Amino acid sequence: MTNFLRWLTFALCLPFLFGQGAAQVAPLLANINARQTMSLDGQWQAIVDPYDVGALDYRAQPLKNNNAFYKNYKPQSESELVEYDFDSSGQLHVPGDWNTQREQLLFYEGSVWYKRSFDYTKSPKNRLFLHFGACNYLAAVYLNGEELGEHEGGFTPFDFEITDRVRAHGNFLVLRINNTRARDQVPTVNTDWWNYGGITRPVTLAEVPETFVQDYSVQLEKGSTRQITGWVQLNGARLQQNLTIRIPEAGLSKTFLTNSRGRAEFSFRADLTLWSPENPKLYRVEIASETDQVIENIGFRSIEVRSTDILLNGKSVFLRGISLHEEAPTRPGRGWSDDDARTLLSWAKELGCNFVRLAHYPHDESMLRMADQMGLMVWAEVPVYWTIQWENPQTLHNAENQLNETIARDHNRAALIIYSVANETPVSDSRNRFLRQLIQDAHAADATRLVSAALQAHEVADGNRTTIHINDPIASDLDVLGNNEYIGWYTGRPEDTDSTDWISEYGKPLIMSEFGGDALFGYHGDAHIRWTEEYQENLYEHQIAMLKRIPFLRGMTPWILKDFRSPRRTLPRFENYFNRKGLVSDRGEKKEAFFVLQKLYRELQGGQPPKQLKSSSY
Ligand code: GCB
Repeated sequence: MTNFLRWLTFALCLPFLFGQGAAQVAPLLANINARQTMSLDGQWQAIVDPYDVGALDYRAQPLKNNNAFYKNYKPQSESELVEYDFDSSGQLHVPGDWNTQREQLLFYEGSVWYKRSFDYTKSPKNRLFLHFGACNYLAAVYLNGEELGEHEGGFTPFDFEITDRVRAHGNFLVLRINNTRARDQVPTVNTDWWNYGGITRPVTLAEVPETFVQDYSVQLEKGSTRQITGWVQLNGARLQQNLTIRIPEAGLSKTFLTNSRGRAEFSFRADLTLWSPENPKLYRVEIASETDQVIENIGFRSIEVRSTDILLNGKSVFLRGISLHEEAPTRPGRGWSDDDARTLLSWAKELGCNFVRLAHYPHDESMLRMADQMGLMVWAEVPVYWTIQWENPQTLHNAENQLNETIARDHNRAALIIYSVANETPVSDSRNRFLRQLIQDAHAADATRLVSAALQAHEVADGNRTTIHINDPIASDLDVLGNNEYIGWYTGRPEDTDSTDWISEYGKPLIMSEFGGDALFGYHGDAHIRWTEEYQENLYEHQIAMLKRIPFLRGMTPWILKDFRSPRRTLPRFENYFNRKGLVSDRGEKKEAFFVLQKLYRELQGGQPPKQLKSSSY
């Protein structure tokens, strides 16, 4: 079956699976781990279903009988034909990608059914939500043989309310996850990272009072370091309530009344120690309504752009960054845990970073929380990558949805300073319209943060020198310019950077969001031999010399912290299905170029800016 057909069969099933009676994805519960929770992580039963026989009959019509896998039906007698059985079909760990749990699933793209049972006794007055950190890519969810709904998008969280569906004993939860790539999806069929399928992030039950604090924003007002502005949204029957926001350490306690829609908006002065990479101060913030209370550690900082400067807490800052994928640091597969986040971000710290680019999709919530604690500013990104279907309204809707889900999850993280709406997308009218809509959405959903995109500038050769002109029309809509370039790897030689100059007509700060080259750890030789650590080291040295000459450069996130799996990388000796542009190998070994970048970042950290860059930048 072609990918398209597989996708079609999934889509065909939806009206049946999610027709009348299906619950909708609920608005996201902010700060899920601060609620009364029960984890559903662990071993789940799993059926690999490449032909979707669990959903469709042999005429490709939706299954309505007991052979539909979500029914988890058991034969009632020895003569009854039932052609599936979760309990004897093996297990997969949740959270986790299936690709690295079973050797034969490494390249698998298709459907896998997951099932687990649980008991849950809920307090009669409370409500219960089922929360998924992320499932890649399509998820269809069923509880006790009934459909709950579906979710599209592999990297963002979603919730279902199951208050009226949960039983005290013998619940069974079934998911059909399908990671087949399709042209109209976000991302589309073509990416340079592994298409890890599965329930890749934690699954949690969260119990809340009948009327509960759904979401809130407690942040410094744009441009201010002393004024907290925000809102709280209640959900339930008693929408009008007294609401108190307390920050005990700052001696603050403010009470408001929510309106008839359960919303309160507020603004008050606060004398706070500001969050920064040098001092990642987090305050305990208590949000209490008459019926519910949520506690969260929140940092306060301002982030702005003035001319070509980026200002953190009113002071010019240079973003000493590194790009990273969310792959586990020391084992194969997708990362997701606090430990994974800590290890990856510790390497960034060791490099001397104050900034990370979480490429190319929203990373797990633990990554953002760890960045908050460790003092690393964050560029977050949605998988609008390369050439997607710019003219397809469904694709736009999907991208907007993924962007909004990212913002909904992370909008209280001090670390998060930039939303990036796209990576290396080719200029056209339809693409410009698409991206302008996303930029507008990001600003509308969160006015306090900056919006960027990783663009691709084009070179103009002029005698002995080359000038690269940043002239993407979308740049006029962005707060910060991002640019990817591969001089010395995909184009020319590393030495070509010596005669390359950069210009921009936008008067905005630039982050060089990618540059780099591949090196196989432990492979040594002359600096002109591809794949050697010396080639990569030399490339970094020349790149850095060029970057120092760009007057409007305010940050960089070289590509990339760690080698990562990619199906595009087939060369046996050096790649073996890994992109080797990491400064650290897939086993955690540091390559020579790591130390080149570390030297630069230490120099910048030590307040000794290289001559060519303005000293105010540090
Ligand atoms: C890029 C992409 C990134 C790739 C990288 C490469 O421009 O943004 O996703 O992995 O180049 O290594 O080619």
